[in-house]
Amino acid sequence: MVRSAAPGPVRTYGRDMARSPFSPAFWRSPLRGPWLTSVLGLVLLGGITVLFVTGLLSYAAYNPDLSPVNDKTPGKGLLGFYLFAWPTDPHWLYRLTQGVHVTLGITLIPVLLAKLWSVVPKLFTLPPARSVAHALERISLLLLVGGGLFEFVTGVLNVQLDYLFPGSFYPLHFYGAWIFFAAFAAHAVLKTPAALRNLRRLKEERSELTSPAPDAPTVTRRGALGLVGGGSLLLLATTVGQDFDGLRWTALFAPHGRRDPGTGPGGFQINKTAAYAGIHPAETGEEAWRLVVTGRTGTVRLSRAELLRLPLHSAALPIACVEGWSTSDQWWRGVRLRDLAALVGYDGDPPDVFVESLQRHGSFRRAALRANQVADPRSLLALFVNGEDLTPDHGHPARIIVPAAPGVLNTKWVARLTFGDL
Ligand SMILES: Nc1nc2c(c(=O)[nH]1)N[C@H]1C(S)=C(S)[C@@H](COP(=O)(O)O)O[C@H]1N2
Ligand SMILES: [Mo]
Repeated sequence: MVRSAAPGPVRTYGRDMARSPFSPAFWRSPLRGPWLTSVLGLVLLGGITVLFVTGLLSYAAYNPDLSPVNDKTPGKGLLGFYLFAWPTDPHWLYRLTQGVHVTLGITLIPVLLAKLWSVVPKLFTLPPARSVAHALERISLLLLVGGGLFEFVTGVLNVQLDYLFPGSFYPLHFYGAWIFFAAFAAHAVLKTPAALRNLRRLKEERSELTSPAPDAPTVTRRGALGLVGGGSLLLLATTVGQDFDGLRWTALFAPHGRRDPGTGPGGFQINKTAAYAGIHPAETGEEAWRLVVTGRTGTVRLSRAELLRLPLHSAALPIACVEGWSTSDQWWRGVRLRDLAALVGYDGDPPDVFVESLQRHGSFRRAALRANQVADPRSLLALFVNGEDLTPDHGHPARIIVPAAPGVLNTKWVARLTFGDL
């Protein structure tokens, strides 16, 4: 028998029993039952699948298999079996995938919490395990619930608390995703048929989720679902603005997205300011700054004036951050990366490049770009944005901008480019 206590009136339980969460009578909400759990579960089935896919794409977009500078996740060879060369088209690709990942993740929080609330009595089922199979099932549920909470919490903290786990966020969130999704997929296979059946039923059936001693309802099940949906819509409405000009002020939860970047050519979001990154004006001036380019034929040092005498090209490209915010297309102007590769001996197909910033500390001062990114004619060492010199906070005197790449690969305050074997 699945039920540890047959449903019945409250008086069949002693007062003390009903005070213990291990007694089914302790759980009084008349809302709990197969219908609510099934609706929430099916919403999560779709939503979490999208989160998993966009999350794996986000990881691939970092070129984690290119250089330990991009990512040091041990064992990713196994879990990263799917990694591929992230394309440069369409140029808004990462803006879309990461915008969906973060916005959908935040939107699903009320649904996740409601789903966990709807099944919480099962956490207290006694005896803890009736058989080996039951024990295994409960352990898998622990991975499911623990993994789900872990993924949502680390994701939100990373967005909100300014890279709380520098360097370790990717491995944590990435390992967590595989563990969580494995448990999630198993759970979905087991439960989806019953969930679909529950929704087709005209009348709610009793189940182990149903309170044997329900309080009088204060809201209908549909009303409760409406509250959860309303909470989700509210989060959606206060998050999605971080990806659209004109709506940015509505993005209450977007940490960098809301900081007013001012107006003018440099008037779009800034992640880390020059001051934060420890960039001194003395090292970026015409006298002091040189770009050091190394490749097959040796090393070339270029002042900004010399760079300006090379062929300059424009590209309209956004900044799209792992935190989920993005800008509309900005007009960048500068020297093509593939032209810089040609200066040091790569006339035909350019190789990968290792980019280093003037910045001395911090995770994002170095990045590796893949050959297909270097080859794209829109990939620039930008000197201008929107018709004027780069501002200090946007990377003056020179920064990388690559189509479809995550923000972290668009290194600011560039000092050195090394083409070839990384
Ligand atoms: N040197 C350096 N470059 C950097 C960063 C950094 O911290 N240091 N942050 C990166 C990140 S995470 C993003 S999203 C973009 C933001 O560019 P923006 O501030 O011009 O919008 O810059 C990237 N380039
Ligand atoms: Mo970023």
